[in-house]
Amino acid sequence: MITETLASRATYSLVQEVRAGLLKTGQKELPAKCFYDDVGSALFEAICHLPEYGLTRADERIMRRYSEAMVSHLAAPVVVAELGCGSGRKTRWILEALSRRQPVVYHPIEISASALATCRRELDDIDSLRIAGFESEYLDGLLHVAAHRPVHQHILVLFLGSTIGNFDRPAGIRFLQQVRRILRPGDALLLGTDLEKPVSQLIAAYDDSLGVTAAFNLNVLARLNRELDADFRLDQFRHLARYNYHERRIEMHLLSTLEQTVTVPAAELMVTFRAGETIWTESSHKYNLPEVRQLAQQSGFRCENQWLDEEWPFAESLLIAQ
Ligand code: AVJ
Repeated sequence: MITETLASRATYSLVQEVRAGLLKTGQKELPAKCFYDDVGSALFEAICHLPEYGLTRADERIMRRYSEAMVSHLAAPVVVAELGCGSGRKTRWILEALSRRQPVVYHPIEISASALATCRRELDDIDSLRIAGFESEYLDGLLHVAAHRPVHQHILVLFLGSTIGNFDRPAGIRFLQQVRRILRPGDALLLGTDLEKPVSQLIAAYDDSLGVTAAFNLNVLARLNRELDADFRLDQFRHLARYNYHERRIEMHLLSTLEQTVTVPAAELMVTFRAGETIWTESSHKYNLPEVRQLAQQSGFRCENQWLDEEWPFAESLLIAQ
């Protein structure tokens, strides 16, 4: 009920990300976090409603159906920290289940101010819930939560929606290890992972017929035009989604349809593209259940339970810090 935003803590520097990514000598890149300005966050919300993109709805079904079971595994009292809250819709169910036991403090940690505001509006009506958001990167926010927790309190970290899929597999392990180092034994991590499924289904999910995902992808260039005064011609780049069988991930790229030079004044950059050259903007790794259990083990957790959606293969795994 009581909501507040704690001081915005060092979010990433767009200029630095753009310089590092576009000056790469081999494959040019822009990291996925650059998608989420206000327009990008709104487009991602729209993606979650597309018939082809079943991921978010599957996650929400699991959260709604099993939140009581999830809570029954957790020692009270807990403070909840969510890494990337998005709209907050799928988080409602576990917060309600927890707050039926006792008052709960919920810390959404988000780099997108607009997502943080949407999430607060979405969850504002839950009784005996205090929302205190962080506009920051995940580990910065989590460090702050951990440093201020009362001694007797456990932390429940929510990392839903298969956001971990943006990391390649070794970086995913390293990230979970960093999360683990901030936690204490007995603290919990609820980890959402999109599971392997037919490639045709995945391609449709990341290259939808309405072109919303294409707009989401191209928006990163529009954002650089808006914020860094760049001169990307959006009609000279094309959205590309392909499945990498070896890495078991969807890769999204922006393909330059002709040879061109682009300037990004605020980043003091001039970049040349060959015809057919791409900027790699996102990876979405797909997992299987034993692999998630192994991932848990490699990062200092044990896997307490896994819940699945039947309609769209997706898993929520409850990991307990060892
Ligand atoms: C928010 C990272 C889970 O990878 O499926 C959706 C983002 N990109 N459509 C995903 C996304 C294109 C999404 N994650």
